[in-house]
Amino acid sequence: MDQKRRKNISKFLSLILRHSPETIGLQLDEQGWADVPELMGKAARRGQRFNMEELLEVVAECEKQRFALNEDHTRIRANQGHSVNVELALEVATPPEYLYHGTVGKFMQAIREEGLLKMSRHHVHLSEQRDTATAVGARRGLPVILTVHSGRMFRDGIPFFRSANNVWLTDHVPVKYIAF
Ligand code: HQG
Repeated sequence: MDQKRRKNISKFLSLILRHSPETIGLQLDEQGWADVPELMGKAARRGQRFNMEELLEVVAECEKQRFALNEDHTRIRANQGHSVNVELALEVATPPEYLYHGTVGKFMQAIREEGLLKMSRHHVHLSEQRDTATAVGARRGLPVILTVHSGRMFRDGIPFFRSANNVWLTDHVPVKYIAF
């Protein structure tokens, strides 16, 4: 499968498994899992056809490990990034002393006033690597990288979660923990 097709299927899966399963008449369970045969059938009926081999390749080759399959490959879910209400049962984890967030200039005034908000997702997303944050910010324009004092936040009692694909998640980053 070429990279373009892989990306196309990956984008489709992100849309369905994170944001709008109802567009193909699919329902996720409470933990965000979808039935694989049902997903493939309903996707095909809307013109988005892929076989099991292709699905496995998309999941395995995804550089950000966006999706998880269960052991017998009958169920799939997105590891993070949801806007639909799912309970991922994320574990509280101790973050490193600093984490990074990539954004763009036009949001900076609001961020200086109210800190980092989760906007339409379930959490604020933070990266361990500056490079990753740069790539996240660059999706929207010239990236601005913010350093978050995650160690200090954690010691102050603010919980952090780590997704299966190593994205750090928290509810809100108040201004006092951001180094601009
Ligand atoms: C900004 C992708 C105004 C925030 C990426 C960001 C990531 C504020 C945008 C993952 C704000 C939200 C998440 C405030 C934050 N006022 N704007 N107070 N606080 N913002 O897409 O972090 O490819 O929901 O800076 O790689 O950009 O989908 O979050 O620019 O890992 O797997 O509001 O999505 O991963 O945007 O990206 P998003 P994000 P996937």
